[in-house]
Amino acid sequence: MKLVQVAGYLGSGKTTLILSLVKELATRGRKVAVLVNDVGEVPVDGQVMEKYGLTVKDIGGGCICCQVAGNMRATLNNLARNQKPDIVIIEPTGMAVPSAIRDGATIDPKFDSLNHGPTIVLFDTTRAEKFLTYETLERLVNTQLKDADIVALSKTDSASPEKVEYARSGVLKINPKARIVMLATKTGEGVPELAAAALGEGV
Ligand SMILES: Nc1nc2c(ncn2[C@@H]2O[C@H](COP(=O)(O)OP(=O)(O)OP(=O)(O)O)[C@@H](O)[C@H]2O)c(=O)[nH]1
Ligand SMILES: [Mg+2]
Repeated sequence: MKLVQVAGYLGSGKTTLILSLVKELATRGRKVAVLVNDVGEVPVDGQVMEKYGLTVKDIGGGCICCQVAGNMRATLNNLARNQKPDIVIIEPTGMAVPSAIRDGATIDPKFDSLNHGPTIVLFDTTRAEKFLTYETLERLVNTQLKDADIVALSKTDSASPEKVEYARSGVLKINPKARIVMLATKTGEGVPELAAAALGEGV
């Protein structure tokens, strides 16, 4: 079972992206489960999940979008034992530190082995200045960015090219090793690239 984390600050576009990724991965024949440990502005759409992901009733507790809250290992074990998805996408809360989630994600080897896919961190370009200059926010956002394998510069459809470039150079100063992907989930830009990355296909 492969674990892909989609992290990023509150409201950065995680759930919106995950729903698109689920569709994209399902059309490529993958069985996907989604774990969210926060209830955000955009709810995880049960119909989308039913059509493209695991059926809602498959998951104990009644929903594919398992509320993780301190229970991630039990949920992962449960998935590994029962539904056996190919990929589990996890959306931590916007305040989470991605490396802590990654380190905490384990499954009992008697069920399966856990293969760590990329940690994707969203950086909201429409709020780039806030994130790069407000001290209290900066610290959390910096930590998140440093933990990223891929930084997706999100909502590029709503930010000027200058702002996107400002975000890109700011992010690279914090994490020079991150792969940068331009993302506008609303128009679809960047989604196939992130789906390929989730599958471990080099681009
Ligand atoms: N312009 C634009 N807005 C977007 C895009 N993706 C998401 N949004 C908007 O950003 C807001 C937050 O999106 P969510 O997907 O809920 O973000 P989130 O990171 O899951 O939020 P939390 O779970 O609350 O941390 C919503 O109003 C979305 O419609 C995008 O590609 N472009
Ligand atoms: Mg969300």
